[in-house]
Amino acid sequence: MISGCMSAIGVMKSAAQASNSVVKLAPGFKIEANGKPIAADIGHAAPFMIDFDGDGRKDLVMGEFKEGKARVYLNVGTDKAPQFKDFSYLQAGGKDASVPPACCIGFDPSFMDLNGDGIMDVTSGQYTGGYINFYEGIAAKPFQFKAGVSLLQPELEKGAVKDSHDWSMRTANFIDFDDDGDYDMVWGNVSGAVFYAQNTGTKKAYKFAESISLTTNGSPAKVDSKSDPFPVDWDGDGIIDLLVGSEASDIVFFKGKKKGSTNFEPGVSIWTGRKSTAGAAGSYQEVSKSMEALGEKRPYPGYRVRLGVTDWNGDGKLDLMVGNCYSPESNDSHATSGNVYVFLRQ
Ligand SMILES: [Ca+2]
Ligand SMILES: [Ca+2]
Ligand SMILES: [Ca+2]
Ligand SMILES: [Ca+2]
Repeated sequence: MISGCMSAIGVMKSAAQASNSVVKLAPGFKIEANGKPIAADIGHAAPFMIDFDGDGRKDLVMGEFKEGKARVYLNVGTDKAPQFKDFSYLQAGGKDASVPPACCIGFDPSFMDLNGDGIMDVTSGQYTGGYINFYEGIAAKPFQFKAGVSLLQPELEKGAVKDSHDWSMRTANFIDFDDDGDYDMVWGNVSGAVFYAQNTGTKKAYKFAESISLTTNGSPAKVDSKSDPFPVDWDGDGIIDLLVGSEASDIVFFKGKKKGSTNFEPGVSIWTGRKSTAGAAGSYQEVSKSMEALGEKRPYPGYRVRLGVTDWNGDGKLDLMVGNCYSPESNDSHATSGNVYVFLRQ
C-alpha cells in the first residue's frame, strides 16, 4: 500500500512564534540545497542532523517516502551556519538503505551507537511487521553501515505483534532514559501512542525489555494519531521530556516530572499551549479539532510531522526541526511533498 498525505485542512500562514511558555522559538525557515527548499519525494520528510563525514560540521540526513530511502546532504557551510548542495542516498550493505514505504512512513532515521563500539549505527521504523531496521555502523569518516537487520525485541520473537495496530508505523528514537549508560528506545505508532522499551542489556550488548506505555497522570501518553516521539531535555531542567509530532501536524510537549520516571506532565501543544486532547485512536474528528485549534499558529502546511532536535546554529541551545508532508497547491499530479523546517530557540 502506498499513499501520500493529500488533504490539508486550514490555512497556512507565515510562521508564528511558539507560544509555549517555557521555550520561545523564532519563526521557522525551510532547509535549502542549491538555493531551493529541499523537497522529500512523496513527502514524509524525516530529518536527523549528525556529522556524517567526520569533518566537524553537522550534516543533514533526511528520510523520505519514495522507495523508503534517506538522503545524505553533507554540510558545505560551517557547523554554525549549515549549507547544502547535492545529496547521495544513505548506503547500507553496498546499496541504498531502504524500508518498504507504506501508508504514512518512509525511511525514518535515528542515529546512535547502540552496540557501544564507538561507531554510529542507524535505525528506521516502518509501517508493517513491527520491525525497526537496525544498520550497524562499520566505519566512520564517512559512516558506513552493514545491511539492515530487524532489531531484536521480545514481542517480535514471541510473534506477539502480528496484526497488532500498536505495532504499525513505528517511529523510534533512542536516549539513555534510565541513566545507566546504554540507549533505551522510545517509539510511536499509527494510533498516536508513545511507548518505551528499556535496554536491560549493556552498553555493548543491547537487549530490549518488552515495551510499556509512557504515561501522563497514570494514563497512556498519546497524541492525535501517528506519533513521532523525540525524547530530549527540551526545557533544560535536567529531566528528559518528550516532544511528540502528530497526524494533526501539532507538536506536543510532555514535560518530564522526575529523572527516570515514565510518567509525564500532561501534553501541551508547543504552538498554542493547548492541552492535548488525544481522543480515540486514529479519530479524524480529533485530528481535525486539533488542527482547527492550531489554526494560523500552524507554521507549516500538511499533516504528519516528523521531528528532529539539534543545535542548528551552534549557540549552545537546542533547536527544533520539523519534517512534514503536504500537497503542493501548484501541483496537478496530486503527488505529495515534504520540507524540513528549522525553528531556532530564542
Ligand atoms: Ca560533516
Ligand atoms: Ca555502533
Ligand atoms: Ca539506559
Ligand atoms: Ca526537562
